[in-house]
Amino acid sequence: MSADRDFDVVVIGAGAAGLYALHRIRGLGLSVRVFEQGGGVGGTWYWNRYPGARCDVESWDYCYSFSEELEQEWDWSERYPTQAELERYFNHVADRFDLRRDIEFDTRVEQARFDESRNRWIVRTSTGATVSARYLVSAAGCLSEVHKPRITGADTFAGEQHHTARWPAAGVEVTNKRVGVIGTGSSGVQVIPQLAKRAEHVFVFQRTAQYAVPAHNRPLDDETRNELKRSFRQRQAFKRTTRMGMSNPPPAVSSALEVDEATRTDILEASWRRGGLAFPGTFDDISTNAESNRYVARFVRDKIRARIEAPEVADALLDIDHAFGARRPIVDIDYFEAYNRDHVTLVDVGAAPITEVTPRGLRTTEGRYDLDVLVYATGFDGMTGALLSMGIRGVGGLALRDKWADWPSTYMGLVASGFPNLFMITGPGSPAVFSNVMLSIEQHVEWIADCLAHMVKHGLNRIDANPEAEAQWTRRIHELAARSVVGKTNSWWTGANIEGKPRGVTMYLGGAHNYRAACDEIAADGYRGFVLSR
Ligand code: N01
Repeated sequence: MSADRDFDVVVIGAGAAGLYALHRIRGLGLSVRVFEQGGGVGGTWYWNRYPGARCDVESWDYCYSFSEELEQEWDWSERYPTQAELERYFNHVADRFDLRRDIEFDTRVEQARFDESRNRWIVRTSTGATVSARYLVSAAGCLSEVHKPRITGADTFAGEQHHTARWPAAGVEVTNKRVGVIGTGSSGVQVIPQLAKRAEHVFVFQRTAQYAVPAHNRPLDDETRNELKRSFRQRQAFKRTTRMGMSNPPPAVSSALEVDEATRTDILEASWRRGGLAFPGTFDDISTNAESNRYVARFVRDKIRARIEAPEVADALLDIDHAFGARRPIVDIDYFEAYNRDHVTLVDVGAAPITEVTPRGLRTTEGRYDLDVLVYATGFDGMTGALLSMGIRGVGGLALRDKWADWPSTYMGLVASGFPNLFMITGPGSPAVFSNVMLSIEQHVEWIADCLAHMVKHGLNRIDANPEAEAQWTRRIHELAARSVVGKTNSWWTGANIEGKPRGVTMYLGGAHNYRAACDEIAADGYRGFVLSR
């Protein structure tokens, strides 16, 4: 296959990771081309336009930190930024750093093959173009490949049906309509109260009950914004020393068991009042100590129960079969209160599963629900879905899909042996979305850019992982997961939502700060565990 154009680097995706990769790598004087399947920048925040979509990491943490000028000139309006505000932010970044001229929109990477004779990737896109690049950088995202379960009769539905992650930009009219929502993960929990504001009736099809922590969203006033800008450097430095890469204060005491009941309750109450993703870090040992976890889980259940008027609805919403934090924590705004409205009905499809979609609505083993609009809030093929949706082939024509058939082995979540010159931003084996993903993206992009600079400086053309180093790192991922409650139940965190996918937590759970230190040490040690050659 001959290439129409040659670049030093091809980047896949123009979300948060792709934009920064383009900026940083272009800064090395290398030629870069970005292919983006969407019509605009922002990735997750381009696609997830459903009502209520907003980030559950605070705006002052969910932003780039590489440019102090950018931080100083941008004003966040709320504690948690909405999809619209984030989309504006990423567009501002694209304009401010003049990124658009190197991005091809509405263009999907369909195939990428490593040409061993030239140490170059040959990349074919959905427009029919073929380009070559010395390096291929995947910024395709951890949660971008949509998961829509196959339900019998799905195509026969006569009303409108939409996945939350493919919500039409023009919106969906639900006023006076009967709406069904399948799924009560982070997306379902955000969209349900919003749909309930206008719909005639909302039926929520819940298969697994889940914990949620209140967001306590609020507008940001000038004083708060000024203080955030003043403390920029100090906060950035602090974030890099923490497990999750966020500027939440460290826990007051490390174990829930180290204090008496009254003190523990006071600490939990204060943390609950603060809300958000800091809550799962109220004590250091919530994810590793079963007894600590039980205290916290009981506290959360009691708090949720107090928000729901009908005891039988509370029972169904709180019929939770896993430890607190075993699934990705959910942050909610007015979610449980939605069930206090007469026109919102919880349907327990764990007890009575969905059997089919019909032209008129949805059937379960126990009932029939007539619907005008059906919403799939059914999530994503996380961590590996996007990478595997492209036909990536490495040395000897090996397909990434085959290499990863049993487990997505990587070295440091950055590279996979047998796929030279392919870098992954927040790939499996890195902290990825088990951390403030914006900071993790920056850390990966900076590490990759430094590595590329090293390659250029030393006249090197090829970098691969040593298979033994990769195997050791994979064992480390498994060891850390074995010690944690994280993933001790089925969810996208363990790949359990996708048929045939290997089961287990693929993210590095040892803390973003430790991971950063390990990556830095490896580079300082002459790229230990990598094989670099001409
Ligand atoms: O997806 P999910 P999501 N029949 O996989 C249900 C990030 N995010 O889009 O639990 C019936 O969590 C499924 O049921 P079950 C965040 O990292 C962040 O909500 O498998 N139900 C579950 O209830 C998050 O974790 C933000 O039994 C079916 C739901 O669909 C991740 O994205 C906002 C079903 C899927 O939940 C994914 O969240 C949104 C079936 N056949 C997302 N198939 C914020 O920043 C699936 N389900 C706030």
